[in-house]
Amino acid sequence: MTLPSETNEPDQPPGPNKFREKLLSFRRHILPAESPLIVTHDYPDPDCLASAFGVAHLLSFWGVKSSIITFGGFVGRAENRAMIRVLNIPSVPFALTEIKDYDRIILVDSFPNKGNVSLPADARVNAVIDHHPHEPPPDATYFHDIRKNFGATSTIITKYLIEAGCEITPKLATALFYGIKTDTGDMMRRESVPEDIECYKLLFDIMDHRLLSRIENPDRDEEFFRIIHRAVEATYTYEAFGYTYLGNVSTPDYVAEMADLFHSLERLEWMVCSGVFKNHIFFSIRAKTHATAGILAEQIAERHGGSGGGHAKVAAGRIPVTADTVNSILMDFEESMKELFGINKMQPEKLL
Ligand SMILES: [Mn+2]
Repeated sequence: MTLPSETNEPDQPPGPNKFREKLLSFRRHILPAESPLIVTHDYPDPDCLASAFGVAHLLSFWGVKSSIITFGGFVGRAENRAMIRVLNIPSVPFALTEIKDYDRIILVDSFPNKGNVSLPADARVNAVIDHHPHEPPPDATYFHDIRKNFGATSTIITKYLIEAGCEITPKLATALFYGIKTDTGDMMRRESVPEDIECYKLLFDIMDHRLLSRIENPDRDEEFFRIIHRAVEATYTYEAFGYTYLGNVSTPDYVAEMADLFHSLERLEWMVCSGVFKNHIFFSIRAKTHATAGILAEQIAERHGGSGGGHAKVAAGRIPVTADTVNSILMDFEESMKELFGINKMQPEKLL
């Protein structure tokens, strides 16, 4: 079996013409359109928000001004809330949309039926633009541009905008730049291609740096500091592996955010963070040099009836629970995790 996150070679080297062909094909699949719906993954991150914002601009440039951006869940992370506010990215909660009211459905930074998109399984999708390692079925009739070696979907969208001759406004450039910046971990993560850097530089010259500063230094609520306190107390390390369970959280974004923060602990290669939000255990996996985070997230989630996946070094998943099953499933989840990471025989050390 080929492990998608471990292969870094593009299927075909995507040159400029490849973008031109893809853009024209995307246009053919979407136009004419009366009411397109642009769907991101649930609890959206900057890359999917910027990608959706970019697609809305592109459609508007093509004369379709009525597109709607939607996602399930909500935006939790303070930076992402600031991004939406400062850049005026409009969106409608998925729960308030009626799929039948839309004549085109476009997925960005996400893939149909992969567990983290609120789209019903039978929804007819017209286009998928993504960089997660998923393969469209051979008989897929929808447009797809999946570049799993790309650092960010925002890079693909930036290339489309340039290829289409659509103006990239300072606000849109700020969004796309921030999408690439966060998804590539400031270009620190292995999964980035020359196109990511090319777009990063290009957007840098157009964007509004003051707005980016407001996004990256947002006001935070008290809950954020309580979560850090709780995470510090709950963190265990097993040599180069770190784990923290946050308990119930007010937004699943905290799980990803604390995984990022605690992963910076100097001796750690791996960091896993988990927490319960509504009827799911959410978890995030981070790696510094290993490239199997996505595979492990998928394996752990599937063992417990959930869904998971992601990139080589950044991955996540969720497992359904009820009030009655949460404690036993959490224990089983932690056992699976220790087994898969080969730490089940080690003694944990408390951080505090
Ligand atoms: Mn992304």
